[in-house]
Amino acid sequence: MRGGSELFSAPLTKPGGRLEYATFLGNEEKLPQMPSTLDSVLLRTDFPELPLHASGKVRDVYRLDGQLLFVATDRISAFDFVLASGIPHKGRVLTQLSLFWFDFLKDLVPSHLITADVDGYPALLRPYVEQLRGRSMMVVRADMVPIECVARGYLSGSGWKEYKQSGEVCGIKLPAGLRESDQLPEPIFTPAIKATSGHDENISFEEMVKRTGPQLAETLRDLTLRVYRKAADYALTKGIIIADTKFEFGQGPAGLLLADEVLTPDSSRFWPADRYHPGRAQDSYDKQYVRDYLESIRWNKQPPAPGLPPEVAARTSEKYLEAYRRLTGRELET
Ligand code: Q0T
Repeated sequence: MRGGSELFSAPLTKPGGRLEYATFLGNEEKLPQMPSTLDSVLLRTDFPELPLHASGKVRDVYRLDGQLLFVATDRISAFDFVLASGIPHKGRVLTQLSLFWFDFLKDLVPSHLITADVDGYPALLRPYVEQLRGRSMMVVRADMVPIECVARGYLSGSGWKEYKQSGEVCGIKLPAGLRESDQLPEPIFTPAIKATSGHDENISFEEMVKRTGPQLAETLRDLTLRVYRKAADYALTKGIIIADTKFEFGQGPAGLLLADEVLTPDSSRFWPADRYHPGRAQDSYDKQYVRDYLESIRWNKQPPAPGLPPEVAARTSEKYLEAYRRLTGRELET
């Protein structure tokens, strides 16, 4: 449903998939970012020795023997485009948050994680360890289930859109009279598939059954809801509503694995609980300053995507760090 997991097709800032540092469109009068900030922001990876397995708006995945190297860059997307500037620490927050959740959830489902300890990576990666530190993981190469497993506890995004039109989401009948952002009576499983448009397309559970068979569909529905409940209940005690989230699963050598990145602001809707006001769209925990800025410059949402003023990037960075801090109780290690 949201960012990050597109195979090859994803619109990197269009021309040739090559991302560059700040073009500062709409911001020409401002000073460029300080070198200290520029140095720490990773917009693209390039490991010539490794075949690229997949590249999304934010993540680059490389093949390494039978395993995969997952790298989260500091790229950020908004309104379906990757912006020209990155967010300091973002890739490390996404990776460290996923690692936190993989551990938190390990009694419910094993993950594809092998290690995130760069000092134990294959020697081939030695030249890149400092680039990889904190923002990468080696994962099991799994046979991916071609379904986005989405859990929704609140009515937002495409769920709200479908409900307004039909009173249902993915074929699930909901009570009448719900408002945008309302909590649902109980979390629902709303599977989706990657459409050629690049946007995910919601499907019914019956459609999922046709694609995966009934056993796997039921297993993934139950697992998705159990994992969502456990994580969302916990996050709420830390002041964060996880309105919805997307999981990807794969078949590993010993059975189902929770794959991809999990329960990050890029794969979920995080809302600050203390500002929750059902009846309208909620502010985004992480991207609100970015959206507000892009609206303020009245970008036409056509390529090329603009960069962000340093203060917008810095405030956004602070939101990612805050989410990490709140959820894990730790400071991001630098
Ligand atoms: C995958 C085999 O995350 C994706 O793309 C990001 C750019 C989607 N994707 C996942 C895989 C995984 C995982 N995760 C895995 N463990 N094994 N493939 C491929 N693309």
